[in-house]
Amino acid sequence: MVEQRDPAVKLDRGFWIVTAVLAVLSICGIIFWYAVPLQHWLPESAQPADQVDALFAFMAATSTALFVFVCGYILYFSIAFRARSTDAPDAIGVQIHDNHKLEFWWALIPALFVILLSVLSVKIWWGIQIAQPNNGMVLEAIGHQWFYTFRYPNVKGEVPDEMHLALGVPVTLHVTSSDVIHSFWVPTMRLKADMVPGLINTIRFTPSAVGTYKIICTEFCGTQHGEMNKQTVVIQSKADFDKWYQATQAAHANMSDALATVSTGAINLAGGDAAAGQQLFSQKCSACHAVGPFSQRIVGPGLKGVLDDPAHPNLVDGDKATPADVAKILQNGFKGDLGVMPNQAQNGLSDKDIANLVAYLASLK
Ligand code: HEC
Ligand SMILES: [Cu+2]
Repeated sequence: MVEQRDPAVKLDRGFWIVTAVLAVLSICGIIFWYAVPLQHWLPESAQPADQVDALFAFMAATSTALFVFVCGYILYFSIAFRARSTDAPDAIGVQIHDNHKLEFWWALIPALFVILLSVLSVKIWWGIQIAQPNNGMVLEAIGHQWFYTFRYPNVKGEVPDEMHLALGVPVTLHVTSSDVIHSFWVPTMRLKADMVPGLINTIRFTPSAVGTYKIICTEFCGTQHGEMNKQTVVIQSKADFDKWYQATQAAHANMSDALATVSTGAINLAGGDAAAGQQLFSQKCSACHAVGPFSQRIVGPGLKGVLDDPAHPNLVDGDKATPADVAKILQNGFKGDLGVMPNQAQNGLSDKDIANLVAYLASLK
């Protein structure tokens, strides 16, 4: 058995030149991540966002340096220690075992690094999940197929479409779902929480910039999942928010507080606006209903001519197709052979919305 040469001898000038080049490349990579203004591409709209961005920059910079060294050395060594035509056909490379010094450092340095990353991450996570802000506002966001609704203290029922927040007022947000798993993601806040039926997840943040920001569902939740990027968070000055809050309180004064209850009594259909109904339809109904013949099903049947179809004189609940009966289905929902038609609260409809929708459906001959 031949004595192996000390492998260190192989670390010649070429190795040190390559090391110097990789060090320069790594430093360029690190500078790149600290010079890129992340907020320029994706603005920050809530308080933990700056900490999340700082953590991201740190992770990106250190991984870039690591990546450059790992890939650089792989390339360099595979060239420097390649088999040469002068080598014996059965020659093998230098065999290295049990270099305790090397093993010690390559275990210790990554371990310390991972611990450092954990400490930095847990610090931010603590603020988002656990720390209790003073003088905060407590809200709820509920995922539905395929939209979000929001509940505010002392506002009856659910608020559709937009989640209004006041600049600088800390928010404790409880999120959940009424049907399947959705996700509540506001990229500009750098925050995301799963909306799971039967479970309440809580996140905490402080709105930090006035503006309108997208909410996106990132959990595949059914055929219209892609539609769940239309709603927004609206961050307003405290004064504007208070105005909106009072107006919403007044507008919801007659709604019910319970999640899935419906307004009682017949809905007044006079003055329904077909144009407003058409807009609502594209937001709230077109996921399940085509504007086509009864047989053209998406989830529910096609609704063209629902009030005037000789081939289909009765509604799915067996009642005659009259505006009042269509309104009743919109109000109470209906569960039949075709599936489940959500009720008024689940669809996030006011009585006026129902009048507008019925006017629109009546206009589809
Ligand atoms: C989650 C899917 C879904 C959504 C959203 C939905 N519907 Fe339905 N709808 C259904 C289903 C399913 C039925 C049929 C129920 C059955 O008969 O089993 C139905 C039935 C109906 C009917 C009765 C049709 C008939 O011919 O008898 C009307 C009218 C109707 N929906 C209107 C609407 C309107 C207006 C909206 C928007 C506010 C809406 N639906 C939203 C699923 C949905
Ligand atoms: Cu969803």
